[in-house]
Amino acid sequence: MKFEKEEFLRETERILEAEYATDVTHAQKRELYNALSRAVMGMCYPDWRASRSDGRKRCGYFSAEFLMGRAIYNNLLNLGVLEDCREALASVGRDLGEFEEVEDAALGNGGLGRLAACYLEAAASCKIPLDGYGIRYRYGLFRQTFEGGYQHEEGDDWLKWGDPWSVCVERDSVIVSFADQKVRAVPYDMPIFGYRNGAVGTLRLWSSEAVQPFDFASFNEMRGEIKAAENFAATKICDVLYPNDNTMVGKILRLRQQYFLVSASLQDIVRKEKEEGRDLRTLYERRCFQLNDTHPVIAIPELLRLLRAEGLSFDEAFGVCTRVFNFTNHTIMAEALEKWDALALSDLLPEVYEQIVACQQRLEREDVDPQKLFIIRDNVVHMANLAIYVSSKVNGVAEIHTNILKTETFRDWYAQYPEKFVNITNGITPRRWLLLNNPALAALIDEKIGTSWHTDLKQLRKLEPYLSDMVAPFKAIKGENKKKLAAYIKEHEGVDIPPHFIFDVQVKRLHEYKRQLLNALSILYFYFGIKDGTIAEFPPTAFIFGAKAAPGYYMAKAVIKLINEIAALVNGDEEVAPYLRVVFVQNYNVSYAEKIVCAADVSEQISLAGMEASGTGNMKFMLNGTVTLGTMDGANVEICEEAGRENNYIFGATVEEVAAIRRFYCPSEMTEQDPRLKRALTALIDGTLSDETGSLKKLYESLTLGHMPDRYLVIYDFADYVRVKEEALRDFGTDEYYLKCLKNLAGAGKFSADRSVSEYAELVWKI
Ligand code: 26Q
Repeated sequence: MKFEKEEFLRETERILEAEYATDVTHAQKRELYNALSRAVMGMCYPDWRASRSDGRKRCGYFSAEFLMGRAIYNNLLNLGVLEDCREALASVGRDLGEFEEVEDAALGNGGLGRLAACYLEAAASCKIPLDGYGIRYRYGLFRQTFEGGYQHEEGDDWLKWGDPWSVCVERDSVIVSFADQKVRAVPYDMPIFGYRNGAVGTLRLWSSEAVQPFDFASFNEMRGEIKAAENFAATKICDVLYPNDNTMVGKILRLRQQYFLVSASLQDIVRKEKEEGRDLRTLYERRCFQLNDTHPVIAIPELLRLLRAEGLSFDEAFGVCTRVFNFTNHTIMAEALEKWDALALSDLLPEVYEQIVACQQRLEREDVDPQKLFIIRDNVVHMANLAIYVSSKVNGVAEIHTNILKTETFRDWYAQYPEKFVNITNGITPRRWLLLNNPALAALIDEKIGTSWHTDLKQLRKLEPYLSDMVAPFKAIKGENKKKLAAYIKEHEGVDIPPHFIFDVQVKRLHEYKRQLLNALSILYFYFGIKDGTIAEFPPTAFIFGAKAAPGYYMAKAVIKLINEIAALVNGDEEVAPYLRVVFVQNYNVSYAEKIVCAADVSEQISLAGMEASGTGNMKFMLNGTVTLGTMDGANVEICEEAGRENNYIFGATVEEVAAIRRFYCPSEMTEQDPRLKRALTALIDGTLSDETGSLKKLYESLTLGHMPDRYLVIYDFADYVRVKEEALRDFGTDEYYLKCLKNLAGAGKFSADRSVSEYAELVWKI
């Protein structure tokens, strides 16, 4: 794209005049934002058009979630015009920073949705033809505030400032039919700019509308109520993102969303194939599809249905499906593996259900043990099994995770079809997660090894000879980032965090398996230890949390309350003020993450081993030069391989140990033997912390009572956690500590999303 400051300003001015009858000096922020974004969009159309029709095989990334974050800065960065735009605006007295108020596009919950966003950007940057297909939720993930320490949820009106980075493509709309309802699916396309390479990918998000636009003639004939009801039911489908992460809710509306997404996408693709005069029997030569977890797996029977409607036999259609579909699993949590009631599914989508039955019958003909391999059993449809049976490749998202899939979760499937299973370790885009969020550190790296690492992250290894020289400037950069974060937290949360404190950070969705509770208990232990003098010389530390809890997840919400109560106790105590600070930031999202990740000293990745499929936050911290305090879980294992275990702080039961421990585990016995832990735990129930609703008591009971107390071994891992955590905090500040940080940075190359998408392209998509 050619960028000329004058032309860009002229175009922005023109749009401001035409659309808002104003000019650059008088425009409101959102007017300027829309005009500027549209001006940039206009300059990119030629590249976008060229990238779409290059005749190569393309992959469709089907995902219920795309957690894109704020588009404007990333787009300008990738187009190579971020600084030009900043200067152009400054020359007319405006500030690019004004757009920090634009809402994130939070059409995702957490890891899975953010991964999809990183992969789109990386694919464009690697010129891999990948298109995202998703849902244009009217409301994304809820906005979170705290009231009295409890989480409150508000609707996320992400379109409030407009959506200048999308274009509506009415002519590509299709009709999606359910047994009881027909709706129109209208696509909105968002360009995905490759990093300074002219490539532009597409994210196509479908919006649901009434089949016929609101019709005043029939309204006058008193059929208006019917129309209005139809309109209401149609818009309901993509009203809101389900706010669950790693847990399944069996709501029929969710199934409607899933079918809406895949049916619209596949109809669109099949129609284009036909328009181009292609034989659908060879679809796999031109297309493939990546199923992002089970949520879009209903695409398999839908494509079977569509192909059969085009005259293919079941066997022909099945053959095509086995060559176009691939499936990524993101979780081994039993409660997240999607299953649907067969009756409910066949009521809503009878023809689609027929295809699932046909798959089950085909599986039975293959002479496999029906106790072990099944798609439908006891009137339940197992979506992961359907995905594995039909897909060409099935992948886990980190080595340890793929091994667990092979040996446990999908053991019987692996025994039957070993060639299907591959590992592709997750990655993150270094553009958003270093160049954009930490420009000073990026500049320091450029100074040492040049800029080729922007698109070839393995080059970071070349930093190794310079690490000692980098300690001083790295410290200074981190110090500045910490100051900025402290100011932001002061403004938004009202909590003072002295920038010279250690910033110990745990940010991610709230889930019991991620064990924010373990972190919280350690803080209680530090607090009491400092108070009663058993801990002398505690290094001043701020414990920073950020996390949203699914609105229906009682225990997760109880942990938020607990940490907010601990924050009130600790921050209100003058005696510990020189040593301790606790803050739970509100509404943690992609934009908040960008500010936090570059300012952290310790990255807490403390899930129970075997539970976190990969984690990607861990990679973001590593790339910004942060040591991990973590368990041998998910990608932490590979982080240690790349950066050296001795440069991180590893503790806790290993995945091999967990099963054995659980067999004879008695948490109350362990608590009795550890007075420090006992003191911390007792604070949950002895009135130290206020517990208006009794939820802290319930938390306490989840660790101590019931048929499976302390499912996630918080008590078991407590002593080792505290030991290693104290070691990390003691080491902080020395040159050796900063060398460890920098060795993590130098070893982060493997975790580029460029490497991940290239592996998909080669091993899975065959592009
Ligand atoms: C399913 C059915 C009904 C409602 C909700 C869901 C649902 C929604 C979201 C189930 C699971 C999810 C999200 C899972 C997820 O984010 N998994 C994470 O994926 C990351 C990317 O691979 C990994 O790094 C994380 O370890 C994993 O937890």
